[in-house]
Amino acid sequence: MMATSTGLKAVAVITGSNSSIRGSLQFVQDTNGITHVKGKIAGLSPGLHGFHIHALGDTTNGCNSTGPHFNPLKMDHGAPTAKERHAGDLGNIVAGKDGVAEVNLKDMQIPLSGPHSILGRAVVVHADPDDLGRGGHELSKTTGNAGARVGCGIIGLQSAV
Ligand SMILES: *[C@@H]1O[C@H](CO)[C@@H](O)[C@H](O)[C@H]1NC(C)=O
Ligand SMILES: [Cu+2]
Ligand SMILES: [Zn+2]
Repeated sequence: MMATSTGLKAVAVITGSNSSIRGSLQFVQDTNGITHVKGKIAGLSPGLHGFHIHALGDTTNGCNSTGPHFNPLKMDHGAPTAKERHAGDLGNIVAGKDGVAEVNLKDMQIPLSGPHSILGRAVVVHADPDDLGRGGHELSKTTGNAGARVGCGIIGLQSAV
């Protein structure tokens, strides 16, 4: 089925504790309820970085005050493709040798409207890879053991074109 845009768009401007971490991500929800996330984040170390929606849009203490992973269904942490996952679990993004991660993903559990909307929450990039709940670490089932929060941005409404 051809999905058209609902006209709902949002943007998150990513900043980090380290000032070289910068980026912007756009969120567009289609009429099937799927949100497309696209953009670039620069200034990362090469390799995998955990990438999530966290519950709060609060950056008074940097990315540390954005709360836990967005989890309205009270699930354990997991891979974006798993049945058992937080709504906010978007897996990993991959930075190249130049430190730039190109983000281009689609997800069913991060709508821009309704009771489980991600508007006003935060998108967070971590220092380390997300083990997708399978690492066997004590943090695997809550955070994917993805380490420090190196960048984040609040997801805010953007004007529809
Ligand atoms: C956030 O928490 C980490 C420890 O996980 C700490 O090293 C860092 O300084 C904190 N950042 C802020 C802005 O408080
Ligand atoms: Cu996270
Ligand atoms: Zn999670």
